[in-house]
This record gives sequence, C-alpha cells and structure tokens, in this order.
Amino acid sequence: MNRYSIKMRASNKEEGHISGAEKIIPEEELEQYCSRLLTRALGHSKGKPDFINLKIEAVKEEEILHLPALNVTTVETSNAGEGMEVVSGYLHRLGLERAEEILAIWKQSYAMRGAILLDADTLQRLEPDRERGIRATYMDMETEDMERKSACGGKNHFNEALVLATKVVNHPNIVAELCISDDPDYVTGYIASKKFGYVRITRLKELGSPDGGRVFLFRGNEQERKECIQYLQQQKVLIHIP
Ligand code: PML
Ligand code: MG
Repeated sequence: MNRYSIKMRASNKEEGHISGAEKIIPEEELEQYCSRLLTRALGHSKGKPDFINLKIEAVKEEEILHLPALNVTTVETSNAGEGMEVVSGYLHRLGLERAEEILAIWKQSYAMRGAILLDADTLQRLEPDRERGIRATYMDMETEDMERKSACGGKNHFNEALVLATKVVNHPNIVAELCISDDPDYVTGYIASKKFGYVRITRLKELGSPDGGRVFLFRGNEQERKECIQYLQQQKVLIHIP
C-alpha cells in the first residue's frame, strides 16, 4: 500500500505557533486528510493563521515500524500537587531517586516547542539545540474503531499523546516520558514507561495555566543518544490501537 506522511503547521505573527498535526495515511485518504487538517488549522481557538504549511512525503511500507499502543491506566487526582506526587512516586518505582530534581527540570520545557532529553542519572540535558528541544515526529495510529478514526481530523489530546508516548518509550534507551499539555483548558497529563505503560493523571496542573512540556528520560552512551534522537525524529511509526 502506498502511504504518505502529511504534516500541518499553522502560525501567525501575533501568536507564533497556532496549530500542528501529522498523519501517515494511505494514498486514497490523502485528499480527505489534507482538507481535515486545513479545517483544523483555520478553526483553532488561538487565532487565524497567516501561514499554513502542509508537507506531504511518500512513505515506503518497509520504512514503517508497527507497535501496539501502551496499556493505559488512570490515576484520579484533585489538584496539581497531588498529580506531581503521583509522578514522583512512579519515578521512584522506576529506580529514579532524583525525582524531585527531575520535576524541577521539567519546568524548563514549558517554553520549548520540543521536549527535553534528560540523562536519567546525571540529569544532564542532552538536546543538541536546547531552545528547540527534541520533537518526536512521523507517527500515527491505526485503528478499527470508527469513532476514534473519525475523531482524527480534530484535536484529540489523548489519542495523539498515546501515539507519541508509545513511540517514545519503545526506544530501548528511553526509561520514561513526562508530559503536561500547554493547553490552558487541558489539565490531564501522564507519565509513560515500558514498565508501567501510559499512566494518565487526571489533574497535573491548574485550569487556566499555559504551562506545559515534555521530558524524555534517557539512559545510555553517546552513540545510543545519537541513535535515539534519530529514532525520535525520523523513524516512521504506526501505533495499533484496538
Ligand atoms: C498535548 O497537549 O499535546 C498533550 C496532551 C496530553 C494528553 C494526556 C491525556 O489525556 O492522556
Ligand atoms: Mg498543545
């Protein structure tokens, strides 16, 4: 089957980045998804874009890595403090004793487009460009669930985050990922790892806060760091969700 990767990003002079999304879809669906992504770019609550970029690239079947989605569990929390305690508890269970310092470094990602790549033991930041960070990209989901499928044109925080987290933590040198949305209306975040799956935390920040960002916790040597960045930014991945 011929597939294409589509990436959309929209911005304007006042807001900067407004909206972005990506898909990896069969050729027959290309036109339909281009139009859905355009609708999404034009209808964003952050404002009207004055620049929309649609990038379309052919993807060969043999280039695609297929992965099953992580198992999902949910922890109910009633405020940001409680949410952070849950994250800290999981970090300790993953053998990361410097959990409090990791939570503090997470805040440095709030102003970044990409994620922090953090050495899980030395807590050294490993991104080549610390302003931009690392952007995990070239991923999409495959599902037979029609409701989930039809939601794919608009923003679905959970689906998109599950796809990203599954890609990220499947790299052998990634120990865990931490994520808070930068959307002021969206307070659910997560910690994902191969060991515990995708753990949703219902309240990880207070409503109205624009703070959000990601940390990828890495353990490995220099060569593995290079391969990991290459995987996160270039490997095409389809995540299978039942
Ligand atoms: C984002 O805004 O991109 C991050 C979304 C986090 C989703 C958490 C969830 O609902 O499980
Ligand atoms: Mg966002």
